[in-house]
Amino acid sequence: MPGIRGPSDYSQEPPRHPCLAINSKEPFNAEPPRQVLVSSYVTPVEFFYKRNHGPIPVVDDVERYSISVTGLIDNPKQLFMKDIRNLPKYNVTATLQCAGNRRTAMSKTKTVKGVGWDVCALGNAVWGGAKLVDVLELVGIPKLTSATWSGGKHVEFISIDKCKEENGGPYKASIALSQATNPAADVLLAYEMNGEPLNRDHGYPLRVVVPGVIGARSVKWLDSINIIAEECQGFFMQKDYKMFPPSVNWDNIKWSTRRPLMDFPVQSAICSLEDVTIVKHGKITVKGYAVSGGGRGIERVDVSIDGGKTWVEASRYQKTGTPYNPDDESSDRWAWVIFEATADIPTSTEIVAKAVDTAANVQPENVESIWNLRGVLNTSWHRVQFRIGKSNM
Ligand SMILES: Nc1nc2c(c(=O)[nH]1)N[C@H]1C(S)=C(S)[C@@H](COP(=O)(O)O)O[C@H]1N2
Ligand SMILES: [Mo]
Repeated sequence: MPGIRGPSDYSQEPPRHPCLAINSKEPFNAEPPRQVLVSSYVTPVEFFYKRNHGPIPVVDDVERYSISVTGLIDNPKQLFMKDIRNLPKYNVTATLQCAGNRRTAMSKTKTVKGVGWDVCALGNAVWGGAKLVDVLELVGIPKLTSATWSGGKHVEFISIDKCKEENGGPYKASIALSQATNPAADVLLAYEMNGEPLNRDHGYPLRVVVPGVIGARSVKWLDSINIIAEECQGFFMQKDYKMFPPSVNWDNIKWSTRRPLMDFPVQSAICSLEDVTIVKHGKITVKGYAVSGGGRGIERVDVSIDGGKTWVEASRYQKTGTPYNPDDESSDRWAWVIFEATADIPTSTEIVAKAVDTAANVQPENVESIWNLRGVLNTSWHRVQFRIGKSNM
């Protein structure tokens, strides 16, 4: 594609913040420290987790950069940045979470395959760009209304990067056309993150953002959009990012028996404490994030300082100083909430958090029951160990 190149080596990687914990260098996969993650509601770009499957593409000339929209449509089109910018601009605050978030803890039960992540493979950003519904209207696909039905079709997003899982081909994924044409689903072609042009790591010059869905479907460095009859047959849709029961292993796995993961389930984690923190006697503040997929809000976050025997309810907020109410029009429905609880410490043990979403889904108690060989969707109760001691927490 003119204007943008997907290099085949790692000699042109962008600069990154030194505080990120690097889980894999090439491709670059890194997450911020826990404390940093919950120190703001909107995650600064430099602290936003980076999840890549190949070298970061290089943009030579953004004026020449374009995407093609093709497939099962009457009038395929090539769209330049100015065409995308001419469409109404939306700012959507949405949490992007990798399905592999908290994989490291799942691998303690039994080995899993994949990049090891602690609890910070997610971030909350204000994504600015055009709505996919408006882009699709340019090629004659109507917005979803009660009178339209987009059939079983899918919208495939193809990138420019080169991934070894695709044998050197580009990263790709798809979502249902019914979601893509639904204005309320807020699917974006984003050119801004937190009010600034996207940076290279996060998809410059243009990426897809599918709110409420696992990060893998939010394709970066968009090259083309393809309207197709069946869901995308790429590796990351068919041979990855699927969840299997605990009984499935690498000898008996049948990939085609499971659907690609889409909406993420209710999740929360404590970020004010590391795995073993020495705390002083007295009060302790437990702070973290809670988020659910599919546009579901967070109904409640429970915190326990005795390993789950007794619980207190945490306060929740999105905007500092204002209690969060999922029914409130001003709440960001695609975004996480930050929770906080203060408690007395009785004895030396374990602090636990679990969230409940507005559909009354609750995080599972144990990781064993949701263990899967790819280590995806570890949403088990988040537990941190602590010891009472003299040093500061
Ligand atoms: N082109 C492309 N898009 C991609 C990926 C990728 O490797 N290449 N990784 C996906 C995955 S698995 C996740 S979790 C998110 C991560 O987005 P981020 O790096 O902006 O945090 O991007 C998704 N989009
Ligand atoms: Mo991911």
